[in-house]
Amino acid sequence: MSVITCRAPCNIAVIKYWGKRDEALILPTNDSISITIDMREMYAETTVMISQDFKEDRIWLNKKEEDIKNPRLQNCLNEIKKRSNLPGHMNDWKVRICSINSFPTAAGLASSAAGYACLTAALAKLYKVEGDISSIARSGSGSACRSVMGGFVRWYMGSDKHGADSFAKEIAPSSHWPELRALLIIVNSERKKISSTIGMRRSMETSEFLQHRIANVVPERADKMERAIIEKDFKIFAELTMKDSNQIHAVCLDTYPPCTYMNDISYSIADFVHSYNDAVDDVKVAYTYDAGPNATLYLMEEDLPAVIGALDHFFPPPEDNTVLYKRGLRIEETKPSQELLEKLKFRKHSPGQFEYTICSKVGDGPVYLKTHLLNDQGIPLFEYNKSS
Ligand code: 2P0
Repeated sequence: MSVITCRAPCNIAVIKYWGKRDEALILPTNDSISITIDMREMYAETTVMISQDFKEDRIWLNKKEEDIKNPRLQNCLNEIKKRSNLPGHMNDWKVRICSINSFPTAAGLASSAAGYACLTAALAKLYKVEGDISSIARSGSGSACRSVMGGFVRWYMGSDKHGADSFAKEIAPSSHWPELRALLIIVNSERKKISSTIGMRRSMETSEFLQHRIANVVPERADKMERAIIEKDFKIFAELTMKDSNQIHAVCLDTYPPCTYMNDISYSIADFVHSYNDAVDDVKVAYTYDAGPNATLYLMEEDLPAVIGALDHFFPPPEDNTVLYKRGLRIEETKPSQELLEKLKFRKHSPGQFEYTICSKVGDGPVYLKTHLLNDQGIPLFEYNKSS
């Protein structure tokens, strides 16, 4: 019997992945760049176990037994076994997989990224795979290839039609820009209506604007973003982040039928960010949105108290304290001055527009744990629902 447990982070892209040049191999139409989010609040955790005694492969995901035949899961398993360095007979042992997420699944919060990165990192250690594993994670979910490492990460689209040169690489470690903070605003933690996979397929089929983005915008923008990160130039970083988020959501609207992920509150948060930057006559905060309504704000540590103070003023927290509202790093917010409030020219919302917020920072890649989610018989240590 052999067992490994791994914990892996999610990542939030600042140059977005939207579009595949090969659906089956999950090869993207453009490079993307992301920031790995510290694992204190948000992570996936996965135990993988093989044993000669197991009669069948099984998987449990978030306390529910799921179908092991899921094609993307099989992609990962097959890629791992191709590169396995275990003695031959052990590759035929049946596998048990148990995975949990510490945050909402499929709500546009990079849960598939953390999940497949974690599965890949766990399997890679179990099967003694050597070398880069980002392309294996990519075969599970595109954005997962950016979560097998920490810090600032670039996923190269590559040009090989089999995907040999489509992998992720660290631009800089988390220690490079330790003052950078991510404030995640959970507007709605429910599952999104249109998955990213379907949304980007539809955009590839129908959006002319996406073709323009791929050919004329991202190549130059990705290089500029990499430079801004290396030079820690927040102003350029922030402007490119916001423009790139706006562009993929414009592509989503140009898609037919359109995919809408942002809602009124998402747009209102973006308006707030621009009002704030205007009021302080600088670029202090950036927003970005994935395939869902939740916002991620990037900003420097020193600006957090003032920005959270202003956010709390215009988007007051819920009046009942049934959920923990402010999660992650503890920040003492500062009340906005009358002068700032007047300059902001922004409408105050009724309380409780956000479900909760998570304050986090740039984090490191996957880590291995000594405690496992499965017992010696390869069965979860917690109660679970049977597969439907
Ligand atoms: C990103 N997203 O760069 C972009 C921005 C969503 C919006 O990567 O089909 O779940 O599994 O490769 O990885 C979400 O896409 O899609 C995503 P698949 P994935 O973070």
